[in-house]
Amino acid sequence: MAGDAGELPELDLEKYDADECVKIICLGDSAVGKSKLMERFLMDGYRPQQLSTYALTLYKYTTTVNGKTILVDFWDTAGQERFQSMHPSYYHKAHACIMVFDVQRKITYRNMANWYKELRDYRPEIPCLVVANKIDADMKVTQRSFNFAKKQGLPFYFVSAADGTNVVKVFKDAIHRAVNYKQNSSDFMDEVMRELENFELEQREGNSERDEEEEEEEPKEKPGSA
Ligand SMILES: Nc1nc2c(ncn2[C@@H]2O[C@H](COP(=O)(O)OP(=O)(O)O)[C@@H](O)[C@H]2O)c(=O)[nH]1
Ligand SMILES: [Mg+2]
Repeated sequence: MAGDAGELPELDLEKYDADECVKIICLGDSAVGKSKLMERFLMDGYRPQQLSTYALTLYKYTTTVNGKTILVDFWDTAGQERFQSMHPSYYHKAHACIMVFDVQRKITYRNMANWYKELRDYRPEIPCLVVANKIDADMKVTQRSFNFAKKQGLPFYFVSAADGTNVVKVFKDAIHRAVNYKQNSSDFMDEVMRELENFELEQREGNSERDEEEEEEEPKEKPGSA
């Protein structure tokens, strides 16, 4: 526990230097190749960080998008997907999602609908990319149509973590979409609004406590008087 906490200040320092930080998560059944894909993309530059408290691995990656330094936190599960559901903190403040299935196992494709539903419960708006992995095992699958992505209006990729087909493309697209989402989403305003609401609530509670002590005051403005 104490060890995990000790790692965090270093992460924060890096964030301080970046123009923008985005969080990208990976979803899908066990053994579809999520970890392999991340490792394939990050190959030499990655430093996996096992955060046992959160049961996940964090891969940090720095890149440039439109001249800005972008720090990417790739989140990978540490096996929690076996329970067909992830902890809410996994989704918290994610800016994009890469959803993976295994072209060799139909069930992993069928389960995409469940993963997608859970994703949308927590993150209704973030970009989501659908990835059909392991095409090296049988290239013929690329002739087949997998309609889930099209139905949901999501970008779709045939990839192979084993031979590297399309891996860089998927991750680059995910980063661009994540940065775009972060810069254009209403997340920030939502946060400001929530802060304001809390502030007003506290003020009101403070006032009503005082009202109990003092004589009741005339309301300053009657509703609809403006
Ligand atoms: N043939 C093939 N096997 C793969 C590919 N990607 C992953 N695997 C294998 O699938 C298994 C599960 O991969 P892993 O990345 O641990 O899956 P995760 O549970 O989704 O993280 C491992 O044995 C990998 O070697 C791929 O593109 N092609
Ligand atoms: Mg894994």
